[in-house]
Amino acid sequence: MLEPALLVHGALESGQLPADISVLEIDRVAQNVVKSHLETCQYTTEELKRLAWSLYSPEEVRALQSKSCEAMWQQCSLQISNAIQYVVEFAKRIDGFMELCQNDQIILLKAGCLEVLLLRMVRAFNPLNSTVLFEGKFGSVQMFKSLGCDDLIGAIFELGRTLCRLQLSEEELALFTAAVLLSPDRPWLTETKKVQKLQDKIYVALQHEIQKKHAAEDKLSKMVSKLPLMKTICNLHLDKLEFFRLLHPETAMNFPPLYKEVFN
Ligand code: CLR
Repeated sequence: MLEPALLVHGALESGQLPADISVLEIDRVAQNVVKSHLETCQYTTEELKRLAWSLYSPEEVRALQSKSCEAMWQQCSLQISNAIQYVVEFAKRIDGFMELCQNDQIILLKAGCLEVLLLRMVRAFNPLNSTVLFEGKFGSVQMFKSLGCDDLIGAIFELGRTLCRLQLSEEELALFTAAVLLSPDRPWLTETKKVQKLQDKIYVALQHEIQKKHAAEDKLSKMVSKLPLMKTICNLHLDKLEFFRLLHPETAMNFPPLYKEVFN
């Protein structure tokens, strides 16, 4: 899996940086990634705190539940598509990303943007009542009943809960999402080494950031341990989408272009 090389090799166990990376460079990487994240995270923390109080009423939930499967899929794909635009903007602002060949940029975004979205969800997830932000208000799993994807939705909410338990700071989330995006093990990459180098630096910066408050190995490995569940969710989403396309080809044809492009 996406095991960071630096963790595996124990290069950082002593809190030292690898010989070829300077503290200055790591700070620069961290600053760039955190800034890019804050500029593209769609909602500020303050906004989300305020919104956490606006819950869907039981009537509104019933209205969503009685929608047709097609209408609800359309609504969800639109929200996801909007959120993906911000992830694309995030990627573009990460130093080094635009210097990759266009082919690799597209591969990394296609393979990673749902994972980044799922990680970003932690900001828009309220673990106190297991609700998530959807079209401006918070609601629970029941809200998505009409999609007919209880297993997928269940897994997404489960991930939300476990990610919240990690209590990630914005800096940690920024660096972790950047590291996930710059995964060198995505199939069909041409400049694997270049991507690996970028990811290594980001993981060092993440390690460095975590160390300010925690035992870094411990928290970083907990974060990395959530990646398999994310992969499972991504595959489940693709399965559901494929099945939906078979049942409702006309609706699927009218999904937002960006959603289709990323998941086709
Ligand atoms: C994730 C964090 C982003 C903002 C955002 C936008 C759309 C949200 C998403 C977050 C979380 C997951 C979400 C999604 C819309 C639909 C989806 C609530 C908050 C749910 C789980 C339904 C998935 C349906 C499948 C058919 C894919 O910054």
